[in-house]
Amino acid sequence: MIRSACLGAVFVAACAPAAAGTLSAIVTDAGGAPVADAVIYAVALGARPAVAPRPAIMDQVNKEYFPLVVPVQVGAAVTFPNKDNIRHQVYSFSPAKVFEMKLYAGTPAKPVVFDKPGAVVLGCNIHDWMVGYIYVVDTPYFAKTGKAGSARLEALPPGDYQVRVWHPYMKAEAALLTLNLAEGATGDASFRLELSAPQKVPPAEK
Ligand SMILES: [Cu+2]
Repeated sequence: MIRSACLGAVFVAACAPAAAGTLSAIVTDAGGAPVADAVIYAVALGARPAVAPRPAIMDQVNKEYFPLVVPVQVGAAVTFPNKDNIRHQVYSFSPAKVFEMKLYAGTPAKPVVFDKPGAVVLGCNIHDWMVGYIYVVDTPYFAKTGKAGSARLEALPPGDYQVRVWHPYMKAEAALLTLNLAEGATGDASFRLELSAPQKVPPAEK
């Protein structure tokens, strides 16, 4: 049940009558160790408030994508600044976004808009080991775990959510959980993931 008094409000922040809730999530691996770079996202099962996607940045630093994972909402524009003094060439063959940027230095004027949900694996034609991930979710409510394996989703209107997790190295889809978030409440979610080793290991000499 959605109990929000202001369904259809354009921005959640403007939705004053229903106090926003919070979701605290923890992700661990099969051995119980905290997992960083996991994307936690909550999809509203009832009416979805329209929240404009925020732009994001995926850097290229020291011939690596940084950070490893950038989660964005569907429709978000992502800029790919090159902080190195050599040129990079960003591409993806992932079904969620197939694109290729010309070899470039500095910050490209035009961002890339990610218009479909799913995992987008980034490569660089010049540096084979460079791998980064844009994870596109069809909800404004998402966060990424830090070193402690925890993430916090803020400003959730009360209601029912399906909470999911994604990680670039996970072996299988993790169980999702359904959460009912009361007005102003803090929900908890914990996920345990089976992870495989990173697919590409940067060479010692770059
Ligand atoms: Cu490169």
